[in-house]
This record gives sequence, C-alpha cells and structure tokens, in this order.
Amino acid sequence: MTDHTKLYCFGESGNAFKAAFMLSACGLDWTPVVVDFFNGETRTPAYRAEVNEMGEVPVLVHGGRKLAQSGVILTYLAEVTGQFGPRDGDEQLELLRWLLFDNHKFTSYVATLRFLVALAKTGETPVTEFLRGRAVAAAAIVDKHLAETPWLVGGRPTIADLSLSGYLFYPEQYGVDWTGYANIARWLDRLRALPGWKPPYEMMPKAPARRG
Ligand SMILES: N[C@@H](CCC(=O)N[C@@H](CS)C(=O)NCC(=O)O)C(=O)O
Repeated sequence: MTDHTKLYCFGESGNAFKAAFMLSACGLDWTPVVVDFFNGETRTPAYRAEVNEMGEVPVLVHGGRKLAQSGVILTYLAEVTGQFGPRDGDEQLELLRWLLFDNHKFTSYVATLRFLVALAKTGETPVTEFLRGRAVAAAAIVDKHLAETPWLVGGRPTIADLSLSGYLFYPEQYGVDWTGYANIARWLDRLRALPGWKPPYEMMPKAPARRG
C-alpha cells in the first residue's frame, strides 16, 4: 500500500457516505478530504484535471489507485478487504443489479429531490413533484424486496445495502416519510447496528457554506 487512504467527500453527500461507511465498516483507517462543493470546487478545471474528470465526489485514494463512482469504490473495497462482497458469480451479478438500480432509479431521484427541497430550497415545483414520484416508486420496490429478506442480497449485509441506504440516514426533510416503509425502516436499523456506522455528519465534515 503506497498512500494513506483518503476519501474526497463532503458531509452532505450521500454518495460519499456510501464509501465512508464502507471504509469504516471494513475497519480501514481513512481521512476525509473535504471538497468545497457549494462554492463550485467540483466544477473547477483543477478538480476535473487532478481529482475526477467527472466532477464528482466520492473519490477514493487507496493503495496507489484513485477511484471514482461509489459503486466502483464499494466493489473495489469489497474485493481488497474480503468484506461485504459476493460469495460467487451469481451473487456478483445480483450486487451489480442492485447497484445499477440504485444509481439509476433510487439514489438518483432521492438525492436530487433532497438537494432541491432541503439544500437549494427551491420549494415545491413540478420538478420536485416528478422526482418524488420516481423516488417513492423505487422505494416501494426496495420495501417489497425487503419484506422477504433482511438484506438485499445473500441474506447478509453487502455493498448493495450500503449503496441503497446511503441517502436514507440524513435528517433533512424533503417530503418522503421513510418510516412509512416498514421494511426499509427495519433494514436501516439493522444497518445502523453494523460496526463502523455513524450518522453522516459525524462520519464526514460538512462542506463550507456557500459564499455570497
Ligand atoms: N453516480 C455517482 C454520483 C456522484 C454524485 O452525484 N456526486 C455529487 C455529490 S452527491 C457531486 O459530486 N456532484 C458535483 C457536481 O454536480 O458538481 C456515484 O455514485 O458516485
């Protein structure tokens, strides 16, 4: 291992929380590198040239690698630590299925809805109504799956659980009552009980507030 493990992140980012929780749950020693998201750091040429051409957090620096995309980071950490990963090829495909569902249908809508309502404070608009509809439709699918099994894949906690739950530990309100999804609520309690779990704002520092 050549570098100390670092995670480019900021507290408000649920995608970064997925990686942060995984690092802590795997017992790795890591340091957050706080990205000044609200003042545009991810959109600067320097960030895109030196940290991530996609202009996003999370970015993991570990063992001489620099990796972006929470799903890639989770997959990589599962492989190098031997924790929260697949037991065989079928489970590997199942994990990929849920990670793709999360990135397209679940986190994407939940995160954007939360950003608009709770952080950018746009108020209710046709866009937030659309996003909430998509978010709750995906939530119903997750809740139904969790009625049959305590964890999304393989009967034990995996990177699929860490990925889909990433945004659901935040305190901000954006018009979705997660306690109304009984199976999701119990699953979140199980995740909170895993070693290394902490609330997002205790896991990573918040980004500096917007100036001006
Ligand atoms: N699919 C990506 C999404 C990452 C993402 O959307 N990151 C947001 C913060 S939660 C970001 O860095 N946005 C920067 C920007 O839009 O300028 C992942 O899972 O890592």
